[in-house]
Amino acid sequence: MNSSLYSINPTVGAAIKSGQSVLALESTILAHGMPYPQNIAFAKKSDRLVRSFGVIPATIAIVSGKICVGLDNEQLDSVAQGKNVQKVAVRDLSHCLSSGLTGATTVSATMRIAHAVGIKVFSTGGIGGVHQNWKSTSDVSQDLYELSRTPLVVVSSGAKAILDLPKTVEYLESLSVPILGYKTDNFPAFYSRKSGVQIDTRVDSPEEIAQHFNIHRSLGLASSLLVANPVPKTNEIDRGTVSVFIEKALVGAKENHIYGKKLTPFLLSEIYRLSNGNSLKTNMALALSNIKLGTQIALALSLSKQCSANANHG
Ligand code: PSU
Ligand code: MN
Repeated sequence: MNSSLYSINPTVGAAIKSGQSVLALESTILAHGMPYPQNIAFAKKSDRLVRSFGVIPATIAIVSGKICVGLDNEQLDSVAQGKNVQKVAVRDLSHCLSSGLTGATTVSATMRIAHAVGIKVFSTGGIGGVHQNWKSTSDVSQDLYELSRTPLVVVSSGAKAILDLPKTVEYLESLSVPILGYKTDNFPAFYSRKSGVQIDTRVDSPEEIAQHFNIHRSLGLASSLLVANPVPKTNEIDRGTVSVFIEKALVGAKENHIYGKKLTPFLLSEIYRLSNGNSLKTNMALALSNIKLGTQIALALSLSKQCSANANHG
């Protein structure tokens, strides 16, 4: 790791060093997935939730050409309300750093950075995946490739409903990424609890997930475990209602020639508008639920490490 590229928050750095549990969080969801100032309120709420379990939150972003792991208020402001904040996936990292720009990291870039600094668990809202018009555009998110080559536990509510979910699940299998349904055997569809796509592995506790990860790593496997945690029942928007918004948003994207990295933020903001803001409430609720589960997994992992260390010395 080239430490001159990084600015690691002292509390986060000390926690990683001492083996205390740390949870990575992404910043694209803040800068490009939620409006200001709700995004700041959400970030603060997430922070408090993680700390209330005795775990240290580490939001990852790039501020003026430095990789920041754990943001102070000023850094959070520059990402959440700054002008010209880049959307930074893995392939955009070197450009953002060498140009001294400020950028919000997507799932793929956040994963790469979290792993580089020694964090094991990362919670997000929904991963990117295979887009609905993939046949004509070849639009497949870098998130899927990163999940195949960087070993973390990634907690999400499945992939965003705007995607082709059956193809996304199929692609994850091709890339050897295990999907663990948390108390479900159906891949969640972000705003809704079920997509109708079956998944093979169901887990029912954070401890079970920690055990899975330990075995996965002892086998030397380099992929992540994707934990699929459905949105809480009370915040669910049913598939039928969401599909109408998605159809309209997709037509809007086509008419306005929106593609590439602008597509996901455009679709999310259209769904926000069409649902009269309801989608944002659901987005926040599912992200907080993933943060809570990620926190519990991070604790379970630290505990399992302590147990095996004690067993080895005993
Ligand atoms: N899920 C959300 N809001 C978001 C995203 C996901 O609820 O803003 C972001 C994530 O950062 C994800 C990115 O990595 O969208 C995927 O973008 P793309 O489809 O361009 O790969
Ligand atoms: Mn894309």
